[in-house]
Amino acid sequence: MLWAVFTPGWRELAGVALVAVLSGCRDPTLSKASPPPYLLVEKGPYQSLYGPDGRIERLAYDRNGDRTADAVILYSPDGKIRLAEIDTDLDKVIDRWEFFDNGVLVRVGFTRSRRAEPDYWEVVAADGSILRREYDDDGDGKVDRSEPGG
Ligand SMILES: [Ca+2]
Ligand SMILES: [Ca+2]
Repeated sequence: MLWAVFTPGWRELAGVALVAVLSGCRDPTLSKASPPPYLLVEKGPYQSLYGPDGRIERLAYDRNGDRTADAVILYSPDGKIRLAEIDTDLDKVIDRWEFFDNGVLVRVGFTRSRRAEPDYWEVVAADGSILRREYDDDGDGKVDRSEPGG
């Protein structure tokens, strides 16, 4: 949004501002025009990131205190959970992916090959029951076969 400052005769003002920056003087009008910052809040094992609009964007959780996130949760702009990536066995490799639709868990991905990407998914109902199981057998990230859950 800096360009808004330069709207009246911006060429002249830009020259002045550049000199001010080069000489180390901070023009207060420039800092006012800066977008609000991303805010990082740490609380115990949780670290959350809030966007310029004040909404939470990401939550990281360090379960065992080794400064490596064991779960990262991503939020939609409406504040609902979009995706959770979880290292369930604490080996620093993500092994569980939870996909949400409108804040509701719809699909859970697992890795059978211990790579950091899912190759098996369970499509789940609102009550937690498994509707369908999907398999990526050749490791290209695409479902090769599926079978009904139960
Ligand atoms: Ca950890
Ligand atoms: Ca893991």
